[in-house]
Amino acid sequence: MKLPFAEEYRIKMVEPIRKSTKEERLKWIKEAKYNLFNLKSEHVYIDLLTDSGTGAMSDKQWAEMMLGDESYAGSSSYYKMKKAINEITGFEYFLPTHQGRAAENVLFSATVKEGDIVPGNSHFDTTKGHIEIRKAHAIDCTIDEAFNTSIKHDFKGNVDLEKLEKVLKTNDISKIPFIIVTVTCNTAGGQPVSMKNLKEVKELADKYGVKVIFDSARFAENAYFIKMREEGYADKTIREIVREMFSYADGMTMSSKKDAIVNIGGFIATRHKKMFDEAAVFNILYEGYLTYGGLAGRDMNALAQGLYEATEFSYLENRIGQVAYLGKKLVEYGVPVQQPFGGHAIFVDALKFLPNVKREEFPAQTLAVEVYTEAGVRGVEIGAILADRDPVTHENRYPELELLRLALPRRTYTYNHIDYIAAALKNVYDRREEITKGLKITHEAPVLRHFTVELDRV
Ligand code: P70
Repeated sequence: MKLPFAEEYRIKMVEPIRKSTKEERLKWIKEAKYNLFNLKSEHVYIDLLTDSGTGAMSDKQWAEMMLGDESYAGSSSYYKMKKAINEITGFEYFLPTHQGRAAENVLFSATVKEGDIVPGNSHFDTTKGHIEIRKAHAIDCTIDEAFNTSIKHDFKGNVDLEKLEKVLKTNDISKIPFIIVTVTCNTAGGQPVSMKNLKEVKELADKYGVKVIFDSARFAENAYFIKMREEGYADKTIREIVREMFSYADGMTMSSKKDAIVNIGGFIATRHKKMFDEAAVFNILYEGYLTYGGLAGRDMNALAQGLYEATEFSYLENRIGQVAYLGKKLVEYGVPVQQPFGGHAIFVDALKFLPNVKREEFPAQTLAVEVYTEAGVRGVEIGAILADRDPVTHENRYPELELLRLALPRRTYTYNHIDYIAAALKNVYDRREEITKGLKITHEAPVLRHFTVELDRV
């Protein structure tokens, strides 16, 4: 008999989580104003809100925590992180930051000005927020296939080179500080970008003299997909693939809460001394001195170790395999999900799932509330609430997709948990016809409204 797949780790420490009753959940979600961010985590049984900062660190990472050097300047932890980043990405210069959006804030403070244009594949919402708050524009040049959940395409995160060239050709090039490519592309559903596409983006950027930045939160997951799907990469190691990916970038922003498997942390890295020097000024202003940037020495140690672990094939095989297992179960149950499955999450197509809920009544948020009340499983809306209002017209923006994202924390839940999640979705799916009314907004913030929005049932 062929031995089945099994994890290359065992569990040394457990954290209790508690189930609740449907009556309790109905009360809690109402008190939370139908915003799942407002729920107390103890009222959630399985938390799929995000894979960010929620992973389980390894024994080696915890050991590294004990070895952290808490010196204000020049700590060994800083040099450990510098070495890991250099070995894995090839970038010489780096700045630690407290998380991904802090890296965006620092780098964009140095590079993005009012009226600028930042093209890329679908920008993550904090990235877009940091562009738009500077009165600059984020232009989405993702391939059209990304927005049709029924089309199969191996690299739905790819940049459409024609769309990109049009932006480069028709705008004043001095107004384009860089192109940003998000690997994997979270907003397109955790979809990877092919090596070929990364290379072509770089060639196009070079032709126009524009820099390329990777938003690299899930760079290792992207490398795994390249290895598994792209011709010529099957025999390369993840580290070799990662090195080649970053060879097509001038710099990167990183939320280390994802593919460095830490609870907090981020960084900027670049091959250009000038970019480093300009960003360094803002790092000191916003984050902290250059050798800690808002992190404790112990955080930097765990982060460095996490970068090595996340770029091991067996880790990624397990990680992405678990996400795919959930996806396959849902497909088996007839639940409409984005395919191919993303690296960090399964995205449920809420427009297909709840056809009776109007777009103005936020189908994906409505579905998130239903799944929570059904089973205590917390996902997150990736739809019109997240898309926010147009900064100029202040009209609601309706993205092409209304998705419920079920993001799996790294090394955290078991296959039994996955079966439970899938059953929860199936139960809601079986009574989908009865769900005809959605939600309305009663309060919202001027930017990044999804975190604090308040809603009520229609
Ligand atoms: C997520 C979190 C963060 C992120 C990202 C990419 C591609 C930058 C950042 C910012 C955010 C989130 C969303 C919903 C619920 C909870 C949290 N993504 N670039 O889960 O990094 O958070 O470290 O500032 O995905 O996708 P940071």
